[in-house]
Formats: sequence, structure tokens, C-alpha cells
Amino acid sequence: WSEFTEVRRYTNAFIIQDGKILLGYKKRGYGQGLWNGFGGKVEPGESSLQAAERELEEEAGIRAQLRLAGTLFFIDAKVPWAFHIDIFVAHTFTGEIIETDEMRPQWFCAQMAEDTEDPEVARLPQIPYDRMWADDIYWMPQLLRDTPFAGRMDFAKNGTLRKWWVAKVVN
Ligand code: 6OG
Repeated sequence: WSEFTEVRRYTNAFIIQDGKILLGYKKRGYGQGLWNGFGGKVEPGESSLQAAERELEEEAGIRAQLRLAGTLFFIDAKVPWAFHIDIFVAHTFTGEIIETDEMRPQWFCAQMAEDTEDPEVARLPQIPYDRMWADDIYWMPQLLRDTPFAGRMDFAKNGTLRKWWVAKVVN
């Protein structure tokens, strides 16, 4: 009964530093008009880590030693393949953040209630969940807390999130 005969691997990378998170406004392609991490398709022969580091440099101009934070598996009734997305994080980076053809980077406040308030960070805009993929709000808290996670999301043809779960990875 397999509805999906292909899995396509993608990456998504976030820099989280001193209570801030770096997101990019996607200017074109899949997810245009939404804020997201930096990433894209894994190329043949690449590991997802290699792909994530390459995409981060291509889309934001920076280099970072990324670490796997979580894994998501999506299906979207509009397309006949499933998405496997590895989510990466780094707390430091080198180079200068630049806007590219694909992404306009911006820092957002990622300070959690229990953190001490840094006034400069508190002035940054809040994470714009209403202008992000509908699933992000369910796993972003784990990412911000550095809790490894895995999740599964089903999007309906009209783009709504039909069914999902996100769980903590315990080993
Ligand atoms: P390009 O094909 O434009 O890369 N992506 C998603 N990210 C989130 N948070 N939720 C989704 O829910 C996503 N579907 C795709 C993966 C596409 C980029 O978009 C991400 C890639 O980083 C459905 O190169």
C-alpha cells in the first residue's frame, strides 16, 4: 500500500548563541516567504552533516561545526516522496553572516524564561512561528533546550498539518 516510494534527504541548520537564534527568510523555492534554518537537499555521496555545512555556507556565508540536534520525517500529500530532514545546530561560527539570493538572515530572541535577561537580546524580535512551517513550533523548544528529538509530520494537500508527533531521543 506504499503511497511513497521515495525518501528525499534534506538538512536544516540553526546557530544558537547567547540567547539568540539565527533564522533566514527564504526568498525563493520551497518554503518561500517563510523563516527557517539554513539548508537544502543532500547531494549524492554527501553525508547529511556535509550537506548541512555546505548549505549553511552557501545560504548565510558562514562556517560552523554542526551537531545533529534532531531528525524529522515528513509526508506531504502534494508530492509523491517523503522528506527526511536532519536538523543541526552550532553555538559558534566563523565568517560574516551575509544575505544571499536564497536567504535573508536575521537574529531572533531565543531567550527562555529561565535565562537571565540580556537587554540587547530581549530587544530582538521573537521567533516568528506564524511565519514558519507549521511543525516548527512543536520541535523548536527541544532545539532551544538542546534536547535531542525526533518527529513525524503529515501535511494535507491544502498545506495544513494533519497529524504529528515529536519525541525526545533518550539514547
Ligand atoms: P531547498 O529544496 O529549497 O530546501 N523544509 C522544511 N523545514 C521545516 N521546518 N518544515 C518543513 O515541513 C520543511 N520542508 C522542507 C528543508 C528546502 C529546505 O526546506 C526545509 C530544507 O532546508 C514540511 O534547497
